[in-house]
Amino acid sequence: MINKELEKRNIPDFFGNGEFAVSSADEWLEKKNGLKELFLREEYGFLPKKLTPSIKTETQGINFAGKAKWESIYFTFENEGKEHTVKTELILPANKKNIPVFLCVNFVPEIPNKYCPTEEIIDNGFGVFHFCYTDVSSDDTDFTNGLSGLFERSEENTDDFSKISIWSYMASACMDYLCTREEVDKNNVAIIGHSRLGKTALLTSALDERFILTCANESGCCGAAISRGKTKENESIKEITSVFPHWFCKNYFKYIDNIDATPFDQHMLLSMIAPRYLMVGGAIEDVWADNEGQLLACHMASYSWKLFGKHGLVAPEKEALCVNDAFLDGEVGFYLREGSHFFSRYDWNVYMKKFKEIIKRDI
Ligand code: GTR
Repeated sequence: MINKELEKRNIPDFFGNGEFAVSSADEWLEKKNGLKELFLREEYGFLPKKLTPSIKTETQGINFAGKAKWESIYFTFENEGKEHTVKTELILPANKKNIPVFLCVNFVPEIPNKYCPTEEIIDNGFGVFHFCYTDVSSDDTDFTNGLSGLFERSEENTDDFSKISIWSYMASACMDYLCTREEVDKNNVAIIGHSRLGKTALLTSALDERFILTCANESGCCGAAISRGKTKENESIKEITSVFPHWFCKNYFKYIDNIDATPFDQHMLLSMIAPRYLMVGGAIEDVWADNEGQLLACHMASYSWKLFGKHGLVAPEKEALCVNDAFLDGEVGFYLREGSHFFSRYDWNVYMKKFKEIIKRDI
């Protein structure tokens, strides 16, 4: 199946030829900054300058049947006389140290919620740090609100930040904060997101190497799926940019009718996560997200894991991708569950199991 997809999609050998040709881990590390820049300039837009937020903590006490310590953490960012505050929630298993944490970029502010089973996460020994993406900036073409509104952004500039890059900016600020908390195991922080927030998780981890594990749930088009060679049932670059133009910088629009001209494909975004861990989740009915394209990207991205002497994706060559396929043994994992587009308990359980394997100690 992987070989068939490779033939069908006709993706240039970017790692074999041209600017990003690499044949050793050292070369890879040398060229990686250039690759980051390429994605920011051509697809998501450059993140604004880094601000140091002031932090205010409000304790919500011991909660979740006495098992967890819950705090609301307020991040206030200031720039040129303007300020914006983002409320986040930190829930850590009570009386524990060295806690591995999921940073969950989510669709709603309250916890628990249908996408974030807080109590189950705590019961599995993890902490969860949670924020709602629209508290950072609205999910539309208005760049004057929230964190976006603190920065100059011009319609003339073709590589100014997008909404995906501003959500990602907040995720890295959360990581800065987690590094200040003594209960947190800083070497074991995962970033997790679903759909557009899976795209955000991937970009964040490609740029910010402090995340040991990245979980991109059904991130699809402009996330973990290859952009070239999609079927009519898969979301195309043309469709995504017409409904969600604010997710991308202006430069990206020049490729909508000529995807073959893109000087990269999405596997190269994934490749920047090497040699850390990456999990890509799909659902059989979520054809829109292009499951074959997601698996292919995992396979092609594995080139960079191999440069580090790792495996990347470990998957057999099969006739077709089937429901319940799960290739979870390598540093890059892919699975296809039953059902439709959703961030389900099933998905969380797969990610938590992998995280436990990575940590290699009892939590
Ligand atoms: C869809 C969008 C997808 C995906 C999804 C989501 O409408 O076309 O790319 O991101 O939204 O975020 O729920």
